[in-house]
Amino acid sequence: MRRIIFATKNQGKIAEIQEIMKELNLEILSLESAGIDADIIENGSSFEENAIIKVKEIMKLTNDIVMADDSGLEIDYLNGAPGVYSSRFEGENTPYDIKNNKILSMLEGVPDEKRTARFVCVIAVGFPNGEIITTKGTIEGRIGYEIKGENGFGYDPIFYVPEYNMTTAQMSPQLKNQISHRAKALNQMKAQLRIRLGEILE
Ligand code: ITT
Repeated sequence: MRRIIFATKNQGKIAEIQEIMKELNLEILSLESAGIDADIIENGSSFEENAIIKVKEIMKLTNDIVMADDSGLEIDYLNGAPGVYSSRFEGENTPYDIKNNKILSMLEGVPDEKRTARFVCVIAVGFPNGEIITTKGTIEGRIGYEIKGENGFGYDPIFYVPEYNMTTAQMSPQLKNQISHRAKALNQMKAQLRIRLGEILE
């Protein structure tokens, strides 16, 4: 089976990506399970730049195909923050109930129509020949008024999706993995991989 090294330390992302990619005949390995230890400095100014930085750093350490995800939450009322700083917002190791409550307090008194936000995900894949391709997905929603739901990770408990009348943390993993920013970016990437790797994947 063809291997892909997935350049992330985020367990929430790995679980979602393995689920979304499962019908392809690919073994998706986390950095840990591939025995790779790397401290990547994500100093790009866009999701695309950071996804490519992650892929390039890991490509230096392996000849396998490398995949990375750079993602985040853009809140319109905060001019797109936390954006590329989503995981560093209020400190990288700060628990998400504190980060989420901080965002709720920054939006206190802000009416519904100004609470618009989106999750953005860029997936980058680097091939052993040096070529790197990216795909992007978004999901539109609103910042809720309280923390709701136990599923997912990160900012899911405050990301309310009006069409489903629930936060992405209240969704089943199956539903989130059908409609999320990550699902959209990965589905486009699956199509690209099918073109490039063809029958190996079926
Ligand atoms: P890696 O760089 O190791 O992949 P990371 O968590 O630092 O892990 P990012 O720099 O891409 O990854 O930051 C993404 C952050 O955006 C993530 O930590 C969450 O806070 C938020 N985020 C992204 N996708 C999300 C989702 O589906 N649900 C909730 N929060 C999400």
